[in-house]
Amino acid sequence: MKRYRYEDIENEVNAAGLLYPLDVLLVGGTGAGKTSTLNALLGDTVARVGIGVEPETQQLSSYELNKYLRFHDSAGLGDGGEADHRHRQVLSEILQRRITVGPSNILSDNASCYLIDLALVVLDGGSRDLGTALHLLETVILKSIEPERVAIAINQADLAMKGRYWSEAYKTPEAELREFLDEKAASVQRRIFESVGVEVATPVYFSAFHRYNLNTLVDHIIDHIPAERRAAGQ
Ligand SMILES: Nc1nc2c(ncn2[C@@H]2O[C@H](COP(=O)(O)OP(=O)(O)OP(=O)(O)O)[C@@H](O)[C@H]2O)c(=O)[nH]1
Ligand SMILES: [Mg+2]
Repeated sequence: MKRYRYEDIENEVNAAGLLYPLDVLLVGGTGAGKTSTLNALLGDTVARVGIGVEPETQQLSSYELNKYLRFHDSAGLGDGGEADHRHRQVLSEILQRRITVGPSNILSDNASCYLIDLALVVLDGGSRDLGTALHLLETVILKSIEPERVAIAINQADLAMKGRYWSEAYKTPEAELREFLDEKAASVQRRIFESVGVEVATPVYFSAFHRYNLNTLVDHIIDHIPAERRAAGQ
């Protein structure tokens, strides 16, 4: 996926005068498939980039897809208890982490902005339970980042109907499953609005494992490229 719509991404980023690479944080329940999604997007070209120097901060795993897009893999939430509490704190900290734009940068104004440009929430399409993700959105993500910067994606599309109507031969959903997934996407959007009061773009669905609809996933990310940096003030 390294070169997919590369020029479009380049043009959008340059036209908006954004800092690049754009930084996308993957969040979601444990086992939703964040790491698998990254592996599917990056293929064999994983470039691991260590960032974050504060010793008290849990290190993020960061990977560049290309010059313009960088992904950050976070630990999943969902097991409850103390570890979850810690994960929430880490996610908040990441979403509020700042970078300072130095003089050598194209912007050269010493402005401070946030590291993460947008959050990609990965949901487990095989599960009916949205509770963890909704709670995470409400209590952590939307507390730190504007709703326009939150993209929702449903992974494991192949398992949405417990594996039924998934074509193993073609690695695509059959009509019944596609219809089910369209309805699921609409209902996720509705439920987010009902419980958090925020209108997000209709979620896309894909399968990291089967490399299904990865283009659509990247299209979704491109649709969320912000018009401005997340300025953090001085
Ligand atoms: N069938 C199917 N399995 C998938 C898909 N995506 C991920 N999986 C499987 O789901 C399991 C969990 O995937 P991970 O990528 O480790 O999930 P994660 O969100 O990174 O989980 P944490 O790191 O614990 O937060 C693995 O066994 C994957 O192989 C998919 O699209 N379809
Ligand atoms: Mg993972």
